[in-house]
Amino acid sequence: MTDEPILPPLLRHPQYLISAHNADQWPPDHGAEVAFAGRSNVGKSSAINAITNRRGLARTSKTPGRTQQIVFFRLDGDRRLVDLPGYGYAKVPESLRQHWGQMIERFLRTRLSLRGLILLMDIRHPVTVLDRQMLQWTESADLTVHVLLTKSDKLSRSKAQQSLRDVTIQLGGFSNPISVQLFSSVTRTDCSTAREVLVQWLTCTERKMPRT
Ligand SMILES: Nc1nc2c(ncn2[C@@H]2O[C@H](COP(=O)(O)OP(=O)(O)O)[C@@H](O)[C@H]2O)c(=O)[nH]1
Ligand SMILES: [Mg+2]
Repeated sequence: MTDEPILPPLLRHPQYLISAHNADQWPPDHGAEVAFAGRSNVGKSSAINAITNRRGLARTSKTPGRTQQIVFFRLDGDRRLVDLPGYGYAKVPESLRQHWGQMIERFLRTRLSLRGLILLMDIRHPVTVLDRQMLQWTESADLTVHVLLTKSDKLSRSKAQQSLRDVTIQLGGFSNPISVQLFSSVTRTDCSTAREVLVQWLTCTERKMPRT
């Protein structure tokens, strides 16, 4: 379903905050954050722009591997969206890939303001090995996940629905809460559902941290 951009007030005034290469550049860990993750070129930046209805907020690119930093956007005083570096881009040197793996894992495990992860998967190639690795990190961090099966405009309605059912079953084995929806930044399919999830998470007062 394509919807009119009726934006919840919380999503109306997003502002670019900082691109962090190292953890000491992360904004103070207060308030509430939701992070976006997924393979390089899956459409994370496009999704952030569609969800906030801001064309140029997050930089999109036809060239994979462009966002190599953790990018923070402020929504209001203490609430933020976070664009994590895309994974799975073959041309990134091994050392940088390891740096990013460690950085993302640390972010997911230790960030107190993190309320949940929006994980994007290309509906035509969902649940890759690296997506599973990501989901295992969220499982051990006891983090809630909402999956956007994006680029759903590339499939027929019935194929997209079939993929939604398949992926929901495939992700059923994880112990942390995982929900799945169809998404398209081009047709804005179910953008309103993604917005509702964001607002609900960002309104939660605290994160339940794993005991280990
Ligand atoms: N057809 C289609 N293309 C998309 C969609 N989302 C992103 N793209 C395209 O995919 C490419 C990568 O998008 P980008 O948002 O930069 O991906 P990121 O690397 O994950 O941030 C760009 O060429 C986008 O125009 C979508 O929902 N449908
Ligand atoms: Mg990007």
